[in-house]
Amino acid sequence: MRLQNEIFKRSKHNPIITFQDMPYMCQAVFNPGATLIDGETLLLLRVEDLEGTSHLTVARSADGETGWRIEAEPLMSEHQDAGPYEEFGCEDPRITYLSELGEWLIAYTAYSGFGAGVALASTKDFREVERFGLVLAPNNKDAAIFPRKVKDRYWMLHRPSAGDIQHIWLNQSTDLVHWGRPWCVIMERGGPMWDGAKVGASTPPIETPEGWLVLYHGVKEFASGLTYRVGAALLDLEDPRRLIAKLPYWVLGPHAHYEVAGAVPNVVFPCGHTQMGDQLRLYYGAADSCVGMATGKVSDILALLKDHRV
Ligand code: BMA
Repeated sequence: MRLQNEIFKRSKHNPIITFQDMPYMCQAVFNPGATLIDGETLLLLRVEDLEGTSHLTVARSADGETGWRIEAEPLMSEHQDAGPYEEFGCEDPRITYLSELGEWLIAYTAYSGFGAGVALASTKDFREVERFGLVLAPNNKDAAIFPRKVKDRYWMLHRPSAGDIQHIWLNQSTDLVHWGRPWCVIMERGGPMWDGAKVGASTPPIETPEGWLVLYHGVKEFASGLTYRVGAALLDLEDPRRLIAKLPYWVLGPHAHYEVAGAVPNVVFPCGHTQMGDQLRLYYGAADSCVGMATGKVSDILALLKDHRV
């Protein structure tokens, strides 16, 4: 299915993973991070257990759509290496391959009675992880690391909450542990806008000749509740603090039955993508219940963004 106003086309296999596909009991599987490894697609699934907390479990598929092989044990669940800050679990992983390190970085939400904070971990193989612990204190989430250094520094998108104000910010780091120099790049727009109530990064930024393509979620508050959709913006390649372009409308929103009904209705929430040339695959949580995939072309999004320079 592809809607007229949307650039992404849903997989005919959607939802590609549901809780019934899991090798153990759980209540929901959603919001996966994604990467390519050994010629396969790897998803890091957020799995909500029967008590209500989340952990992260690896799934692999040769074609990225079908035949998922899902690990019987989580890769990451609450761990003391992160102090008491994961007591309520690990959520919404964004995976970035850093070729200069030969490692993947996993930015995820560490959730506890302290609130939701940004935690990082690294892995060489998705069999073992090294935890960095919290790198940004609560309340902060939706963190995603850029795939290479810019100006000799690592960069990370994140979304602090200042009361009701929830914009997307950038931080910089020289060692991946200490992050500073906050700079706001994409703002919630307020009022009745599709991204009026809050915004937050979706998948890690994608390098294009025109700039860093940032896909992000925008939230609108209806009388019936919140609706989560996906928008697109471009940041300057050499100075990601500079917003170059932003679409005023969304490129993917909840319409399919598994997106409008579920634990949290009207949610599409991508945390991961894979890219093969111009072809982009978005892996997203649908209604906080299952996993969907949608494909789009980077060049099509860039063409739209050309008309919306800021
Ligand atoms: C956000 C996050 C996501 C979730 C979304 C919709 O705030 O908590 O994990 O998918 O809300 O419920």
